[in-house]
Amino acid sequence: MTACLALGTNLGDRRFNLHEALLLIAGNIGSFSAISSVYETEPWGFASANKFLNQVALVETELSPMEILVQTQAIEQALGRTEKTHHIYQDRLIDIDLILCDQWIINTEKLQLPHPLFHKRRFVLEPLNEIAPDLVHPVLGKTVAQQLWKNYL
Ligand code: PH2
Ligand code: MG
Ligand code: MG
Repeated sequence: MTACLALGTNLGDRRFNLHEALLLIAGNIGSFSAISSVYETEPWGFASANKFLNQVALVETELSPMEILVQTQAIEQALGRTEKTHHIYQDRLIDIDLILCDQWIINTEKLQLPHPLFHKRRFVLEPLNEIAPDLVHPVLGKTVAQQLWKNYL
């Protein structure tokens, strides 16, 4: 299965945080088939003086979607992420979001696939468009390139 992971950081040594997260993903989830460039982005959905670095990767994995989620959360913890306050976006050392697992559609409290907001987020669409412009959204039936174009209008 191919999983799409989106990384974000706006605290501390942001390049280091991305690099460590990628190493831990390779060690605990699977091997990369593609990794985007690093994008510096303005905070989206909340006010902060700290800009983000965002990056997206495709990982070939034997794990199930829930097992991937357990691993990404463990990696966030290992890199020093503190408890999240629900419903409020906050500055963070590292955030790893599971965006897609092939064409899986999951709607549980713990895990929603595809990620419910990624098709609206330039900070995910732009890096993803660099490595997988033809990837299709399992619910909307639109490619990444089409969604990105919509977000420019
Ligand atoms: N993540 C959020 C909320 N806002 N903004 C940017 N630029 N990058 C992010 O990764 C990001 C965000 C929630 O996880
Ligand atoms: Mg996030
Ligand atoms: Mg997250």
